[in-house]
Amino acid sequence: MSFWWIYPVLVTLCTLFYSQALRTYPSNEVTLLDSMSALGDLGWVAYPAEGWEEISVMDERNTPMRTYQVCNVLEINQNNWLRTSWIPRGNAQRVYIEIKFTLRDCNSLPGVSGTCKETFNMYYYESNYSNLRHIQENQFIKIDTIAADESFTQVDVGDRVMKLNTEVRDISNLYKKGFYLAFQDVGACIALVSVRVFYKKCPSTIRNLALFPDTVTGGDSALVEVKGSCVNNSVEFDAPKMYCSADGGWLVPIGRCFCKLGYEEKKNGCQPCLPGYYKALLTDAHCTPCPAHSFSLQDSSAECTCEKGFYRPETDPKSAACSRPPSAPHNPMLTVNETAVIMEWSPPEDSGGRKDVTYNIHCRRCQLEGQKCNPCGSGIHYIPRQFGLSHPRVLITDLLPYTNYTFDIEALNGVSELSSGPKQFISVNVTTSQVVNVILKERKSKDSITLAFQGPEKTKDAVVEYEVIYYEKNQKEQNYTILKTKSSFMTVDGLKPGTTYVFRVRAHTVGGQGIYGGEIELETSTEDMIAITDPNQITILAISVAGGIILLIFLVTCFFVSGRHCGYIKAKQDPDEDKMHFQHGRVKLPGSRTYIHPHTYEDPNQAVRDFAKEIDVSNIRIERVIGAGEFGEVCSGRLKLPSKREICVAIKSLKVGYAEKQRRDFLGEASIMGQFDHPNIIRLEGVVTKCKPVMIITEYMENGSLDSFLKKHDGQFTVIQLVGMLRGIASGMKYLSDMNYVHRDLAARNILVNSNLVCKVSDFGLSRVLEDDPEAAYTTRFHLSC
Ligand code: ACK
Repeated sequence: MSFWWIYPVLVTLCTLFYSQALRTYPSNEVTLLDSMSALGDLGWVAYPAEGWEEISVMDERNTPMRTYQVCNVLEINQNNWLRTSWIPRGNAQRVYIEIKFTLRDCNSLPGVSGTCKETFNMYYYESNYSNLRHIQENQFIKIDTIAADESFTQVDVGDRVMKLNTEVRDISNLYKKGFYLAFQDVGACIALVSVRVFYKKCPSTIRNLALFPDTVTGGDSALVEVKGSCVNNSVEFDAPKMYCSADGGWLVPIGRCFCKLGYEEKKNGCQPCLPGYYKALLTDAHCTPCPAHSFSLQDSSAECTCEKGFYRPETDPKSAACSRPPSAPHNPMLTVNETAVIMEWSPPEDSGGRKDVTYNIHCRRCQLEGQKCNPCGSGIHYIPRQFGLSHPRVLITDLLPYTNYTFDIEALNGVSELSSGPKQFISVNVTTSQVVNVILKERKSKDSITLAFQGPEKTKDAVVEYEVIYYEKNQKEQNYTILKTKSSFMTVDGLKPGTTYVFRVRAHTVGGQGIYGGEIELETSTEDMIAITDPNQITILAISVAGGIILLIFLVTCFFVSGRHCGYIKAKQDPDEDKMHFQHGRVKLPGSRTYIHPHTYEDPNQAVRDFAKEIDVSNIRIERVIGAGEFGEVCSGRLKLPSKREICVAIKSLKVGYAEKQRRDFLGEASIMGQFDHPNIIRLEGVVTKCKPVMIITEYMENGSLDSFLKKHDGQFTVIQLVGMLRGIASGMKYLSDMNYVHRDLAARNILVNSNLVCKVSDFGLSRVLEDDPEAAYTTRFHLSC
């Protein structure tokens, strides 16, 4: 006996519900069979005949739907098979079977205990062919036993609740062309509303500009590796790939494509850059506006073209603005020192929009102004180099004396080579000179001395006139006489017999005026006689004097070292023992540089002009008063000369209401200081004489004078530091001695110390009153902290 009467009602209600609610499937599922959408007979085979029964019902759109049902719950030993038609599997290796069914609860049926079942079995059979006619049970492989579970859907049918179950099973690793499904009923009351067979795929997608096609998931749960292909107008950067997972999702994107040059990424594709924009790098995501001084007129530009007169060298990135050659350097400043010249200049006002401005120096040698010039050739040295200077400064040495040179200072930058425009340079003319002070011979008599002199070989022809200055030794230097001659010898007469005279000579040349050479002391004879002094004798004298200086330096150094020693070991030593005597000796080194006493100038202001640079007061900023000098206040401040770095300076000023002699003496110190150039001699930066107060500007020494510095830091220095300081002072003193300058007041208060503990000799004042204390001229006390 069957409960056949319940099926139509049950199936109709369920299918109505089902057809309205669940006819759309996820996009990553590809349906191989859907019993709901079959228009005609499903053509499924049921065996035996009284088992599964096909029933057609209409859905809400009056479309017929095929369902199968069986309900032989009162009979024992039920074995009813229902087999689907052949299902081709396509590319799928794993398929899913979704079945929707109702299953009556045996408890709800009267008198069925012992025969009623609440499960059925599902099977499959793989085959390459669709010609299976009968059901051969033993060919089929069991997929699962299906029972109604908790996840069914409830449908109200009058006062009862019908439950629509959905179960999904899968078959993996299919390898034949198709397969059959079969449902085995063993005595349950089932209505099979829908059977859907599908496989899953990873749907086509674009990731990182690579296109990944529809990909069927793998047979087991392994991931399927898929290579992507770059979308139009893009290129592979790093091989793009992804993995298609068993449930149809894409995983682990690797690699990527980039839009090719001139294209940018937009909406998963590559669009051309618009005119005025460019894209020069693959890895840039977007087009960017053309850099300064460049343009693009076309779509999809990979770079922008420079405007006329502007260039972009290969070494510049395409994103760099186009630039042009710099303008010429300007404001050249020359410091000519005989056959060497320091050239400084201001960088070009227009750098061309670049930071890589460099300078080349081109040299020409010219006979006389307006005459033909020739290249300078080798032999000249440029420090740091002649070409590719990165700073606006060069030292040129080994020039020929008394020669006119023209130097072209050319400014270049990274695009100068690309430009066909004229070179950008300024020309400076330099005329070299040289000290001419070689006295070859002299002839002496009771009241005259004849000097013969000759400039160094190279300059011989250029000498126009020799100038001799002489005065009686031990007399005030103010009583000097100047004589000039165009000849290469000169007789100085009217001299006192048996008297020593000091001579110095300089040459006026076509290139200008040289500087005075070293002092020569010559003595007139007591009676008429002729003496020839051979140059060899002078050399011997020079060597002996040099030896004397070295001995002197050695003594000074020993003195300083022993002084420090006393400070640490013999702390209570008698200060008198520290006395050191300096003999005021004149040293004559023909050819060496010698200091010129300002009093040898008729006009002391000329000495200031010759040896000290006039500084515009607007370049000085006075900051604070640091002490009181002999002529007025000493201040610290800053000096900023055009095209130079700002530096700290000490500023000595001449108090108002000074007498002319005080002004002369005050500036005399600058005339002296300006002749020195040594790391242990205080450096003169310049003077202000054109406005009041008159000032002397020197380098700033952060630690002030040595005596107060040592007192303040008593016991804080290492032996090495102290000896280093003392060596510096000795070196400065040796230099002064080599310059024939006698300091006369070497004392710790006259030594200044900078922040690096470098000691420098200072105080070259002229106003020392030697007459009052004759010893002061030759003796100095050097008190360390003993
Ligand atoms: O011992 P101080 O600090 O060092 O005090 C005196 C003061 O000015 C009067 O001479 C100081 N002084 C002089 N010249 C300089 C200089 N170039 N740098 C720093 N301080 C200086 C000196």
